[in-house]
Amino acid sequence: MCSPKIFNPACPAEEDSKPVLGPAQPLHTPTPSQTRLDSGEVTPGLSQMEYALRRHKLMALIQKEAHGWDGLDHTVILLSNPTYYMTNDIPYVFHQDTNFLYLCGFQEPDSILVLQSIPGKALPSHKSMLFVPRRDPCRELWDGPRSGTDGAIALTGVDEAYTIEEFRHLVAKLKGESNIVWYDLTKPVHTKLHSDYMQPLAEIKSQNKNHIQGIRHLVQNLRLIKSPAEIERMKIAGRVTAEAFTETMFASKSPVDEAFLYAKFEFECRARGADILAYPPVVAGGNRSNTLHYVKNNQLIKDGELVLLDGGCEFSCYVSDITRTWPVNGRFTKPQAELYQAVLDIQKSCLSLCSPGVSLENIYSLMLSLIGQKLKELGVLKSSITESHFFKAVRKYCPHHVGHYLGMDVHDTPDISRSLLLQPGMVITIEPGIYIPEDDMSAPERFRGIGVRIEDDVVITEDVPLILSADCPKEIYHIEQICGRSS
Ligand SMILES: [Mn+2]
Repeated sequence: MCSPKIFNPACPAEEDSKPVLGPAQPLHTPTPSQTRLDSGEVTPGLSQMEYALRRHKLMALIQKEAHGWDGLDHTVILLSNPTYYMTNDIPYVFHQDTNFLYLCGFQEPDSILVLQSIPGKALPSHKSMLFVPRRDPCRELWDGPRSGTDGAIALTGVDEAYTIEEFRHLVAKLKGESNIVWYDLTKPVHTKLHSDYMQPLAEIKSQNKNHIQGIRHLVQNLRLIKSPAEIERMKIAGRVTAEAFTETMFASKSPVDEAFLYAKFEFECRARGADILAYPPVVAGGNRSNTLHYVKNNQLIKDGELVLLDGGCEFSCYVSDITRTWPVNGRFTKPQAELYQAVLDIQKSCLSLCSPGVSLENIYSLMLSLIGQKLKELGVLKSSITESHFFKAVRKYCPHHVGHYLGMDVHDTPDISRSLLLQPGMVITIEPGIYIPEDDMSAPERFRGIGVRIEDDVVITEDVPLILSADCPKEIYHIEQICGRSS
């Protein structure tokens, strides 16, 4: 038997060995009843056609960018993620690089996607190729089935597939001056594939200035606008997460461990078919809610305290990102309710602005003004505060932005400016908060140690925005009803 790590010559890889356990990808899904692939699907709910259209659109963007480089060949190269290890030989759950995944849906590590212009044919015509780990019964015994080259074509619908070892032959052909390579030299996704193949190629091509071009910004431009099929996936992620929140609120009797609520939330997401949590959630009781990235989630939440839970799940490659704040004993105190209602009012005002033609920066400006106004009403800020001090003071009580783009990643398309005007098909979060640390002696004592954030996921449409997290309770009476419900 092979060890999980050491290459064993007694167990050589066989190129065209028969599948040991069947095709890889459909078996990766945790709850077959909910996430089984239908025919023609690459990932649940997304067809080969959808993926082919994305590749076509990318090549059309390249055609625009490549204006003036007539007669040259274009090759797009995207690396998959490697497997990361938590400790000796023991892998983390594999998670695919989202740009790679967006363009081919292939869920295996150590792979490369190549899109290449066809000599004599104008872009966006192209040939798509995957370079994938070869079938290897020895490795598959440990890691599970691989698709191999035939499986990769059958699953994803790319034109051709080769083993990863064959990639060097392609690299050799790309050294010539007639080839423009579209590849991200910064932040390589897979350090080994980068240093083995792409770094040496880049060194040769760097002598010829324009011959390596970044690709990430073009992929992000496509990912920014979600297709109807993507919106459907995100609706499911939002609904599942909203249900998980409701169950977690219901289960939070005081005193309660943050770890218990964390586990309950994850359980309720995954029991509904989520693949994984989208990020380590924040489950922060009492004053810990004022630590924005509190993820230890290991303290006891006392009777009378609020808990802030910022969590989301990934459901068939798309994520949710929701925050709710509620009293673990089921009853808001008066100061908690006042601060909570202030944030809720601000959040609703921000949601009403989520329309085409407005930017996240515009909504952020409104949020800061509204927070300042509410803080004056609550007596946290002096009504006499000068304009020059106003925004600085407001940012002290809400140090983060109003939201971000959402999609396959929780902070999706991070290089896209928040000043861009919203368009139908964009998905964003709206998440105002007010945080008053317990040691803030300038704030009224009754508010100290309270932090509140309310976050929803929003699809921009031509009409009123679609709130993906609408099922998640946020009115005070509704939260109290759920938390107070006897089991
Ligand atoms: Mn968020």
